[in-house]
Amino acid sequence: MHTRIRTFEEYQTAYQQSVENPEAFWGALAEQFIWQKKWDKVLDWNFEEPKVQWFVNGKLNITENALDRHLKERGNKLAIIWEPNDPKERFVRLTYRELHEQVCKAANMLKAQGVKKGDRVVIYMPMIPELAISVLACARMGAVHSVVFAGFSSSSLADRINDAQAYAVITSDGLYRGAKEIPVKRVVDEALEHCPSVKRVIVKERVGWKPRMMEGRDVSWEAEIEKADKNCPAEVMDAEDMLFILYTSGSTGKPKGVVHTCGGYMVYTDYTFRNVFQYEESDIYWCTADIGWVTGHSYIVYGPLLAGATTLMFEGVPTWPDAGRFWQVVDKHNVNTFYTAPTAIRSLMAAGTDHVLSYSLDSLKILGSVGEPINEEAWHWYHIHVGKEKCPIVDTWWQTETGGILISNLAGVTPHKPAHATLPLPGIQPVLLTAEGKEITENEEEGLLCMKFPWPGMLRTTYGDHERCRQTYFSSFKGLYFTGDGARRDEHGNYRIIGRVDDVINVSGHRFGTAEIENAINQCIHVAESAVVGYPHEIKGQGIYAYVITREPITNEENLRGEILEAVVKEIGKIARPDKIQFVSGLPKTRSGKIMRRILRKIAEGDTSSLGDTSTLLDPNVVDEIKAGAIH
Ligand code: 6R9
Repeated sequence: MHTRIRTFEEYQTAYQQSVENPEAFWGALAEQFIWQKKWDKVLDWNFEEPKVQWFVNGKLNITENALDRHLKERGNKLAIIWEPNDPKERFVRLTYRELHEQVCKAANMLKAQGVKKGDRVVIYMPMIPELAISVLACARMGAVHSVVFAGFSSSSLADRINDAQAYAVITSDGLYRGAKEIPVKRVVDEALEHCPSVKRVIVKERVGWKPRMMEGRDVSWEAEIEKADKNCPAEVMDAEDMLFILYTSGSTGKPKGVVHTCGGYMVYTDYTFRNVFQYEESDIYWCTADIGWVTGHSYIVYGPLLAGATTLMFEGVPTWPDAGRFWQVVDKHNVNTFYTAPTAIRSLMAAGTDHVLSYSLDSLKILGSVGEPINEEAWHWYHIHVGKEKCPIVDTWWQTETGGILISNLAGVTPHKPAHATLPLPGIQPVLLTAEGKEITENEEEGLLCMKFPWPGMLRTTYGDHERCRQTYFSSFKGLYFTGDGARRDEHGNYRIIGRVDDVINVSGHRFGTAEIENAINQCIHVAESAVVGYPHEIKGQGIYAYVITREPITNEENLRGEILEAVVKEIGKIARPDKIQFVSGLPKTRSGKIMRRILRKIAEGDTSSLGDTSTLLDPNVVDEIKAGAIH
């Protein structure tokens, strides 16, 4: 079994084998890892309950495979290069041996703080090496990590901590993001006023503030790590034990905790990393995501380290000190593979091509895109100015729930096509359906994207609520996993992802449920009701448009706008702030009281010519009023 596909023919063969005999295919790939006990059966599944188990009864530890396994041959190879926010600050390099030692120490530190196997540990930290170390330390000693992006508000953080019933939180005093300094520990303190399950907070110093430490609860990372032993045997985990929970937004309710398990996730992230990026032993690989999102989990930490690669972690932002920062880092560390999001590309494009042209970018071989559909203009800019027309671009489509990339070209092996994620990876069996559930076999017709067969990296459940997992992903179409995305297929089988077909908005590659933002807006005492939709935004992909009904006539519109923005920042975080707020006297509702979002979406898009049938509305006049007051 080849772990890396090198030609188009090999891709076709691998794909065929993976469909004809999935168990043989994934079983052979799993052989390369260290298993403390081999599995009895490769796969056990049904999509009705759903129940999905890979490598049944296999025992392993993912860190033994991501770290110990490499020590003999790659002990002195760089595992992590860390580039700080400020280019003037010194960068950090960790070899596999050093990373292994730090992870073992951190795992022992967690144990000393009373963390036990199976306990949930929430990690709320900046992009510093200790974030990756914390993730791996949890995996080492069998705790379940749940990383929360450090841009979320205290109230979002509290929701996640409570849902996971976390025992401990790992955080830092503060963080740097561009020119800003943000008091992270203070956000944690606020959250923890509402989180009785948390018994320990471990605080890493980053900014040098001396945060308030609560006696008996808060300890210093530096002081505790000092006492920790550097030997820590890898905890024996079942292949289906939880590895992590990662919260993500859906159409309804609060964000849900997507659960990934140890064995399948390991095999899948390793395989997809090697193949999509056509990884070579000496490559320097950089994914610009934050570890707070799934992309950071699978393609900064686990995938690259499982493959024995050198992974670059970047603390900063693309536009500070100037819009050349990414390219400066590429030249500084001789990055070969660069993986980023369309929103970053578009914002750098808007800043002008001079920045990118002042760097050589000679080291680049492969470029990647993830998080949202990449428009053709951004694709070409990336291809020409960053890749100098010599680097294949992998457009990788996947989701928090899928654990790893499902649809993508393999760099330089299968062809790229602007704005197309292209072909399914081996093991992935997509189908397109009509809303009625009929399979679409014609080319170029848009349909709902579903998966027919399980793959090792897929989610197993949503934490604490299996029924929600079934409802959300497995109940729309019998026997299928429904992605929530719409897509089209061309005559060569290439998929083009159109975007979400549900009430999820993708803002700069970050997912928000419209309901989640509406709930936040409705926290304002002057707000009676609101409806939120996405609209095309030049840089962010989608922007947030909020229609708001107030309780009493508005006296000061600007004040109220400010209050609404503040409420969203408080409930969710800055990243979910509406771009446009329109005050309206009513919303287009059906007689059964359902908001017709289709109409609101059209108006937000500025397309009012084809609003469709509005005769079923309770009050058709409201549409004219909304149209007249629309913000463009
Ligand atoms: C990995 C990640 C998932 C949603 C997904 C889709 C959109 C991601 C994409 C893409 C078009 C791509 N998406 N990659 N759309 N082309 N290459 O982003 O996970 O945060 O869960 O978002 O993002 O709509 O359903 P997540």
